[in-house]
Amino acid sequence: MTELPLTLSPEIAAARAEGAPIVALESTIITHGMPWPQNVETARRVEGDVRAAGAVPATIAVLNGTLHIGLTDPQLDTLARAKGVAKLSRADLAICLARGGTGATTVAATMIAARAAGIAVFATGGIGGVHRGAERSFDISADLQELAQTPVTVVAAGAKAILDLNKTLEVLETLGVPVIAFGQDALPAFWSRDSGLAAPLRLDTPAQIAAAHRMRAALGLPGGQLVANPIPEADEIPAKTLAPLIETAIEEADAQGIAAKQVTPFLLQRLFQLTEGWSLTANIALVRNNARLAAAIACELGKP
Ligand code: PSU
Ligand code: MN
Repeated sequence: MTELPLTLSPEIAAARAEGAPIVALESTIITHGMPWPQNVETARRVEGDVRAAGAVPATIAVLNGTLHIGLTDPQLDTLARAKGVAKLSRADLAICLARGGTGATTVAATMIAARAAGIAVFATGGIGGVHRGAERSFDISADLQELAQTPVTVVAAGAKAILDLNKTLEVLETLGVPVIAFGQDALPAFWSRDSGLAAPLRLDTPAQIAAAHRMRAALGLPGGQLVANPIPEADEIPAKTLAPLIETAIEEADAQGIAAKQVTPFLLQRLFQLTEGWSLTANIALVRNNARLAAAIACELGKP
């Protein structure tokens, strides 16, 4: 049988040997979600936030045919500067590894890798979901299916506001994925705290989220949970400010025929320009906030 080419960084190998809490971090946000040099600066800060909260960060990527759990600083820097890196989702991961390729992992692929490495908690910015106009384009992120089948607790600031959040919630409900707002009733909308939609579930402490994670395992349920953590108040962009800019960006994407994997990176990049950088500042703040919560959950899961 083919063995999975998986490498733990020295820090993650030590953490695993000690049974220390670990938080998985994705790499598509670095290569496709943020421009250089803010991408690598953010990746380093997020790792620092996880450490400060008492857990060990494991940034995940495929480098030359090996699935890396935890990147060294030079590896992180190289990935962040590289152009044209592949964006790997569930469909792409095995082929990239088999070919000896290099690629960044999305939420779906990072969940697969985290599970393979025995990591239960993962922090990102926002998951992919059902795009607006999906009734025509059929564009629904593989992240949703992954949440239904891979037992990892994913901390995100909700789904990105560029999506159809109502349809995203409906699909998650159909797939049996718990969508848990942290500390509030409303579903957060990535750059804004309130999407105007109620979240299906609410929990108020990391300990409760860890207990729910354990209980799903006790039930033998295959999937994970989505924790929707609102962006800190001081950093949020009011939904009203963003709404017309999101419309503009989506119209441009349609007019230019942007499709498939390019849609999300295109929209994030256009919003960065249309908000004159504000969307990126907010994105950085929300990822760091998610990293802190994920670390607290991982610490709770580590308790006997
Ligand atoms: N969170 C961010 N920025 C990002 C992403 C998440 O703050 O760029 C990435 C994740 O890797 C997620 C992907 O899986 O966006 C969604 O892509 P798609 O819509 O093509 O599934
Ligand atoms: Mn898509």
